[in-house]
Amino acid sequence: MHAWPASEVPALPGKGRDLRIHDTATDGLVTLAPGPVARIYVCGITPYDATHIGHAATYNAFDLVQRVWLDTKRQVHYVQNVTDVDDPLLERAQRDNVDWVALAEQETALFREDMTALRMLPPQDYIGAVEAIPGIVPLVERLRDAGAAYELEGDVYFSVESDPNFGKVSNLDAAAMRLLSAERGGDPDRPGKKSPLDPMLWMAAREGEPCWDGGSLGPGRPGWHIECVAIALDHLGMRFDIQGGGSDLAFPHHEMGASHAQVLTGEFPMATAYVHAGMVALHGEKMSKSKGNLVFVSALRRAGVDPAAIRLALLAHHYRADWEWTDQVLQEAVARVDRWRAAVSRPDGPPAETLVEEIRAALANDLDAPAALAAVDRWAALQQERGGTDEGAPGVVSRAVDALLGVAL
Ligand code: 5CA
Ligand code: ZN
Repeated sequence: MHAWPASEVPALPGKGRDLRIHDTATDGLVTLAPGPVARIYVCGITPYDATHIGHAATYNAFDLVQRVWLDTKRQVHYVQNVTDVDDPLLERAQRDNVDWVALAEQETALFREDMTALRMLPPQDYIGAVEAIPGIVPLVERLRDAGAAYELEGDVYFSVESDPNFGKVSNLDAAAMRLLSAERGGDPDRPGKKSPLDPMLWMAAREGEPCWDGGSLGPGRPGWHIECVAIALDHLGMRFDIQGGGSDLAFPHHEMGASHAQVLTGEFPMATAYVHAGMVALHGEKMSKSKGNLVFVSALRRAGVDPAAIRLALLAHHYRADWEWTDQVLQEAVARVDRWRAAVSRPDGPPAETLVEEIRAALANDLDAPAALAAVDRWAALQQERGGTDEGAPGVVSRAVDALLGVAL
């Protein structure tokens, strides 16, 4: 699939710091030391509805990761998937009596527009589940041939018992895993499974549903976790730097992915750091397509809200925090854009070198965007109160805000 156009990232004087970030698997901060090309896989959308603020907040976190790495003068290899065939997509298409392919294409197109408007840097490889199927089938066959997968009424399941490291990404107890499995696409109560947690790798063709050639697996469609493993291993290989997503992906999705990869390659973990963003809520509950309590990025844009303000509203919250979207959050962001724009619109101002270093230090410290915003706020307040004589300082600030925070002033 094609991704979306990249906004330009201005080069800044000097060099950024290495990223220290929270890893869910070890529940601690790790300082990453990527090679000249940093490698990141971020789980993409299931395109059955428009991009909401929760999605945007999660992609904002990983956009910051890229910007920090680019500022260390590394290249970034960024891979993202689109779950363009899965139960929720097929169910929504059926409910609304629309073609599932058309629905997925339409929502993916809208996602691209939203990401472009928000200045999120695009992945180099943007891969749909459907186009990944030829690579998924042989992996499932290998898991089966290794004794790590078994058949149940034509469907193929992964056996979590085959992985000695199972559980080490999310570190949850058995009861919590069972509960989350039921909530997040698993089927712990299906009779005949070796373990209730075992996830599906390949679903045999169902009446009235799309299916693909599965070689020795028979016609069907892929399970969710193996989709991301196949795409990640194909494009990034093992031991890439970050696998990212919202905190609702830690279990089962990233846990199962690490398990599949462990059995396939004998290595653990698949990613050096498992990074998870907090959940954005609306009216006290997690924003979710299934609940329908959503604020869409596209709806805000249509209502004339400046995408820079939407982005600043996201940046005002630490990526690991759970937070609530309110009108006030947006109003504060709109006011902040106005203040910052006024401050950089003059030809000179207070010195900006320290500010650039403050933004760099804040982001390198587990992506502390709120601290970065506070630093820019201080500079803007100084500019408004006293001004300054440093020629070109406002230009440096606006380039730093663009390069490191993705906000065009
Ligand atoms: N296609 C799969 C990943 S392979 C998927 O989870 N798609 S999704 O459309 O449901 O979510 C896309 C991303 O947005 C995921 O990283 C998910 O964790 C994140 N996300 C979903 N809802 C929220 C929310 N309310 N707040 C923050 N992030 C969210
Ligand atoms: Zn995924």
